Amino acid sequence: MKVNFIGLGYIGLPTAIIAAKHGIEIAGTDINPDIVEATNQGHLHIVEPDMEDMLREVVANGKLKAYTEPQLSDAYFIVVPTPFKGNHEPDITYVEAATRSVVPFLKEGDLFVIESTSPVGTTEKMRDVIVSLRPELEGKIFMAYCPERVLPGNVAYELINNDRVIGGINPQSTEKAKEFYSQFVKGALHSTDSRTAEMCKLTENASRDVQIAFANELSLICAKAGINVWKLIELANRHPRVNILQPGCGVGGHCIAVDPYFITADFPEESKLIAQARETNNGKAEWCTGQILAQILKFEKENGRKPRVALMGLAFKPNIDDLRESPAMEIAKGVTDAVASQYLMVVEPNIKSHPRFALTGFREAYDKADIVVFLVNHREFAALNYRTDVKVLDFCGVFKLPYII
Ligand code: SAJ
Repeated sequence: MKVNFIGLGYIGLPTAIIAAKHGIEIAGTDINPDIVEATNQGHLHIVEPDMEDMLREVVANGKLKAYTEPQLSDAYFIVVPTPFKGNHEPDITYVEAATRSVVPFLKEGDLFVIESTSPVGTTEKMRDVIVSLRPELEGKIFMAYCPERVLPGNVAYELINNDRVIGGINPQSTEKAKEFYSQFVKGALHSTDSRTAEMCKLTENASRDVQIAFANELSLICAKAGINVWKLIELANRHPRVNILQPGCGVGGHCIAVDPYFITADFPEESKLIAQARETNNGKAEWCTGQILAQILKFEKENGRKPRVALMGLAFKPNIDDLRESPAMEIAKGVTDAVASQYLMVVEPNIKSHPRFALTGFREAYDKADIVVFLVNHREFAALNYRTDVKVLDFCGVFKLPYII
C-alpha cells in the first residue's frame, strides 16, 4: 500500500514519519519546496522532540519521500491548516485545494481521509467536490474524517498511544480507515460517522477552552475578593468530582483559541457558552495588560521615577518556543506601546531572538526589575528565589502568589 500525506506541517509530517517507521510506503506532499527539500535531507522543519532521528531513518531506508506534487497512491491523507477568516468564520480553502489536487489520481477502492480540524459537514462537502469532478467515482472510494489529538511537544508518544475517533461517510469507509490506523496506533480506534468525528474534535478543544475560561473567571473574582486563586483551586479540587484547570494570562496556540469559533460560526444561537468562553479568555490578556500598566503608574507615583519592568515569557504555554496566538505576546505588545523600551526587559528562554523585542536573560531581568510579571510558567522560572523587595504579578502561578494587587 502506498500512502500520500498532503501537508507536512506540525501533524502531517510526524504522522507520515510514524507511519513510515511502521513499514508503510509514504509520499509526503507540501506546496512549500523548502519543507520538501529539508524533509528529503532528513531535517525536521518543526520543533518536536524525538522526531528528527526517526525522520532521518525513514528517509534513509526509502520509506518516506517528499514531493511538491501529489503522488499516485492507494490512500490520501489531508493534513493542511484550517485557519479562520477576519470574522472568525472557518476557512477550508486549503482543505478544498488539497482535495482537488488529489482528485486526478483517485481510483476505485482508494481511501481518502481528512485529519485537518474542520467544520461539521466538511468531509461530505469534499465527497461532493470529488464526485462533481469524477462522477464515475461515486460510491467507489472510501472517505473518512479522523482528527488528530496530539499535544505539541509529546507528539511521538501521543500519535501512537492516544485513542482515535474515526468517522466514515459510510460504515465501510470507517472500517477501511480503521485498518490503516491500526497499523501504528496502539490506542483504541472508535468508530462513528464523519459529522460526529468532525464535531468531536471541535468539542474536545471547546471543552478545554470553557474549562480554562472558568478558571480565568475565578481569578478575576479572587483578585477582587482578596483570595489566593491558586490555593482556592487546590482546595476545591479536593472534592472528588471537581477538577478545575489553572488560570493564566489567556488562551493561546493554534487549536484551543481557534477551534471553538468553528462551532460558534455555524451555530451562533446555540453556542452562547462556548462564545462567552472565547470572550472571557481573550479578555483575560487585556485585563493583565491593564493590571501591569496600573502597577507602573502606582510605582511612579510612590517612587518619583519610572520602574524597570520584566516581562517573563512570550510563548503560548510553558516550555515551548511557539509564539502563535500567544496571549503573553499580546500583553508584551500592549505594554511596549505604553512603556519606553529602556524600562522594559522581555524574557523568553526558549528562543534566541525576536524581531520586535530585544530579549534579556531571565535571571538578569528578574534581578534588575522593580516590577516582575510572570506571563508563562516556564520551568526555568521555578529556580528563581522569591524577591520580597519587588512587585511580582504572578499571572501564571510561578510562586502561586495571591492573584494580584
Ligand atoms: N492553559 C491554561 N490553563 C490550563 C491549561 C492550559 O491557561 O489549565 C492554556 C495554555 O497556557 C495555552 C492554552 O491553554 O495558552 C492551550 O494549551 P493546551 O496545553 O491546553 O493545548 P494545546 O493548544 O497545546 O493542544 C490542544 C490539545 N487539546 C486538548 O487538550 C483538548 C491537544 O490534545 C490537541 O491535539 C491540540 O489542542 C490540537 O491540535 O487541536
